[in-house]
Formats: sequence, structure tokens, C-alpha cells
Amino acid sequence: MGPNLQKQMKDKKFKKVPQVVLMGLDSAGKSTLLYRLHRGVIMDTSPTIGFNVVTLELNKKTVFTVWDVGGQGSMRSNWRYYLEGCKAVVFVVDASDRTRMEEAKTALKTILSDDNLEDVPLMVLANKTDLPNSMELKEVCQQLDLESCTNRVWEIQACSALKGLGLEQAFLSVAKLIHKQ
Ligand code: G3D
Repeated sequence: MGPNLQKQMKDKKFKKVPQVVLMGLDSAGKSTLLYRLHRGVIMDTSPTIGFNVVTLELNKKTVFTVWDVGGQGSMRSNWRYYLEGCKAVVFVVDASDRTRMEEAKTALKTILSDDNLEDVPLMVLANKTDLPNSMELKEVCQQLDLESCTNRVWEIQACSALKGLGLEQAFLSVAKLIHKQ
């Protein structure tokens, strides 16, 4: 699967627009987020077993190819295959689940240590902020140890994929981060 994916990502069709990789633990809300953004509706999602790829056109100037990479443990070893040539990483975290923040931190550090991601901007999306027990951004920052991320531009934004809140704004910010870098 890895080499095929690499080949596909080098395909001219996918090279035309900046590639953004959507990552995060399983159940963080990646698929919900992507479908919500892409189609403006909530789709039934099942744990992502392979990958979803969509072209996301926010406006005439802001178009991305977004790769939604499976977040389950068995899929994580494949993450590196998606990273070559990507212009930004969007890391989705379930801000209502304190029990998995350590796991999310470790996963994020592993992703960012990949050579392909040197200098690549990072957007952290604190998802599920519609839930009453969700963490404030400050706490998410602390739990993920984002302050130690000094070698790249990064930003954190709150969103609710379920309600479609904060998503467009976040991806417009991703475009700005790419530009900044
Ligand atoms: P994944 O693609 O990261 O694995 P999914 O995650 O998009 O499949 O979402 C996992 C579960 O979280 C789904 O619920 C989905 O509806 C829910 N979810 C996603 N985003 C939000 C959000 O912003 N707020 C709330 N409250 N729930 C969200 P189920 O019940 O289908 O497992």
C-alpha cells in the first residue's frame, strides 16, 4: 500500500494544488470534519480504514487536496507515506477526551519528527468543542506540549465538526500559515 500511495501522491493530478494532510487519533472527528467541509452536510462515518482524499475549494484562491489518513493504531505506521510533498499538517484532537491526550501528544510528536515535515506548518484543531466538558484551547496546548514546537509555524483553533463551526476559518488560516512559511 505504501509505494502505491507514494506513486499516487506524485501523480500530476494531485500535484496541482497544495496537499494538506489531516491526521489525528481515531474518533477525533477527521472524517466528519472533512465531509462537513466538503459537502456541507454530516455523513455517516465509519472508522477510516484506508484514506479519503478530497479537493477542498474554499474560495477561488484557496484550494487544497486534503488527505484524511486513518487514525487507528494499525494505520499509524502508514502515516509517513502521506507526508512527502505535503504543505501543511492539520492535526485533529478530540478536546472532550482528556484520557487520550497523552496518546495524541505522542502521535503528534511522531508525525512532526518525520523528515518530510521539516518546516511544514501545523494547524491543531481542537474538535468537539460543542460538548460541555471540552477543554479550553490553553489546556489542549499544554496537554499536547505545543509550546515546545518552536521549529515551525503553528496555530490552534477550536471547532465542532458536528456543527460545522470553525472549519472554514481554520482552513483559511492553514492557507495563511502555508504562505507565512
Ligand atoms: P475519525 O474520522 O477521526 O475516526 P469520526 O472520527 O469523524 O468518525 O468521528 C468519530 C465520532 O465523533 C462520531 O460519532 C462523530 O459523529 C463524532 N464527532 C465528530 N466530530 C464531532 C464534534 O465536533 N462534536 C461531537 N459532539 N461529536 C463529533 P459516532 O457516535 O458515530 O462514533
